[in-house]
Amino acid sequence: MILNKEQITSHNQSNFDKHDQSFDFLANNLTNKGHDVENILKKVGDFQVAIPSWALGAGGTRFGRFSFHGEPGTLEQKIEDVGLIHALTKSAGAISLHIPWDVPEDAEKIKALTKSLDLKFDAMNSNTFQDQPDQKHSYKFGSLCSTDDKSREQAIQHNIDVIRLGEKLGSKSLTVWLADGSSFPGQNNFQTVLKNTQDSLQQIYKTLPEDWKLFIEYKPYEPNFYSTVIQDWGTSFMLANECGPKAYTLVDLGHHLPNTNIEQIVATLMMKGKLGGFHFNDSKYGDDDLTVGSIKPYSLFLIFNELVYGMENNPQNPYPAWMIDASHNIKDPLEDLMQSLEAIRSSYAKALLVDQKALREAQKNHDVTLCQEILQEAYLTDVRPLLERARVSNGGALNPLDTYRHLEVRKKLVDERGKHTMATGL
Ligand SMILES: [Mn+2]
Repeated sequence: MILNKEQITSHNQSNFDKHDQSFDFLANNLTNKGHDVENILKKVGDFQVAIPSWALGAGGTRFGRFSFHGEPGTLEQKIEDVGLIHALTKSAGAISLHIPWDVPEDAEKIKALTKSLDLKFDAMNSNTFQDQPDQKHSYKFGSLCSTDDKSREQAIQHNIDVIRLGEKLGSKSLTVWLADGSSFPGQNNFQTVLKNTQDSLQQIYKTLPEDWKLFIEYKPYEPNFYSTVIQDWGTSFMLANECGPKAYTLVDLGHHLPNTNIEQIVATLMMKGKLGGFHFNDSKYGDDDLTVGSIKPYSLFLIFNELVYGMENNPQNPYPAWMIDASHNIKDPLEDLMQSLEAIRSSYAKALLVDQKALREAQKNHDVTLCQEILQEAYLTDVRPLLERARVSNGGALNPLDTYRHLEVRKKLVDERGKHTMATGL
């Protein structure tokens, strides 16, 4: 299913009066405070976030999976779903593939489809955290860290194969997330598995094309519950440094122990020029993969405040790769992704409103009260009219969720694909 621009713009018409009023009110206020509204609109409108190919079906938990009707049954349909989200929001201009769940049969055909929907290929994701039916050696006791040479070599080769596939599609980066670790004390020798992981990553790194990046993700626990080999940003940062200048740390919001100061991690990595990628989601307790901004929107704003500061002040850090990494087992996945995109752009827009000059001055004067006021002044601004204007200027929907429901997209997807299709993934 493909949405045409006319369907979207004609639904926009009915809501323009209300939008114009609220936008003018906000734009006047911001201009009076010294903000360059046109510049903010441009930045917000340009901000694109990749959708992972595994987020388009209903996610499951270890207790089960409730299918969502009209799920994409093929890679083509997954790309079409991202195309739908992008047509409505104009903020999801890329797809991130998971291999082997989404190996294209015909790379050229897939590339053409993606291009026709105005999408790019973001980072490729390798998978050595589960065994595939045709696989020779098991990852049960680890992959890149394995003390079994055959499993380790197989995992290295898989990552190299993913890079080669990504080259065909026009991707420019590989994300490695490892489930490697141990569930019981004594199961692994910490130094041996770390050394093996470092050697394996270096071998993969050596095969990276010149213009590619390697992103190394970390996570403190799960699926292993005693130790994870790449447990925190420090370990990832160290491994990236051991690999070389094209290797970076990737921060996934859900991959931290409760109450970790993620914004400080962002600031540290950007100062060192090593924040390569970012995975958005939200959580209450652990790696819950909930809708972005649904639980801790102020934390997300504080993280964006550091990202904006880093993007403006750290030329040593490349522009990060943005991706949503969430999994939703009860909502319509497309609606959920649109809510996440809105939360991301909203936090970004609010962070752009932080008066950096006044904040520096207040910090210099040790005016702690004023520092807090400056941040909250930006955070408490209702930026929705800005997001609407940025979207409409790029040909998207004034209100993506409302338009999606008005055009009965899910019903049409069910009519087209049936009730029982199931997206590949977990
Ligand atoms: Mn992730």
